[in-house]
Amino acid sequence: MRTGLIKQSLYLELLRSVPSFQSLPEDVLSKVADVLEETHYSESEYIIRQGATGDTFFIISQGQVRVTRQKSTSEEPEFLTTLTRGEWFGEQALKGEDVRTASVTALGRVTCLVVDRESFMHLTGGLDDVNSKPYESDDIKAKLEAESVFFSC
Ligand code: PCG
Repeated sequence: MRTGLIKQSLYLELLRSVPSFQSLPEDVLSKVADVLEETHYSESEYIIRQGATGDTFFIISQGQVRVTRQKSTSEEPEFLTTLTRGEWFGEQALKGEDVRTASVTALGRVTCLVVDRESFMHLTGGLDDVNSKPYESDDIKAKLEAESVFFSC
């Protein structure tokens, strides 16, 4: 179903305000604003679980999220960062093997705009900063460890 016009224009406004998307033509942003889904989370709720499969990309519309990563089941999750309105996450699983490389939880009430794989490709196909975002704490070995830890549970 198409997004209502008022919501579509609010979504478009948010997409336009995201620094990474500022070079994108209006028609691309408008098409994405038309198909994305709004989702709501409460305090401490998981938005993404490390090791799960996923094929969606999230843009924060309201609130803040916390990103953590567990190197092994015996270790405590390591705090990586917090992200806020206008920031995005979830691109790693869309670039690789669909496996989430970190957990993301809501800090208070959070609203996200969720973009599916096809729209993500449309939106970010030509954006270097989304496609090659480096995370210093990550390497391929850590990713494989994370996968084996979570799949063996
Ligand atoms: P994804 O799909 O692996 O799901 C978890 C998301 O957390 C990840 O994509 C990134 O978008 C986001 N994230 C933010 N900071 C970091 C970080 O330092 N490392 C990792 N792995 N993910 C991060």
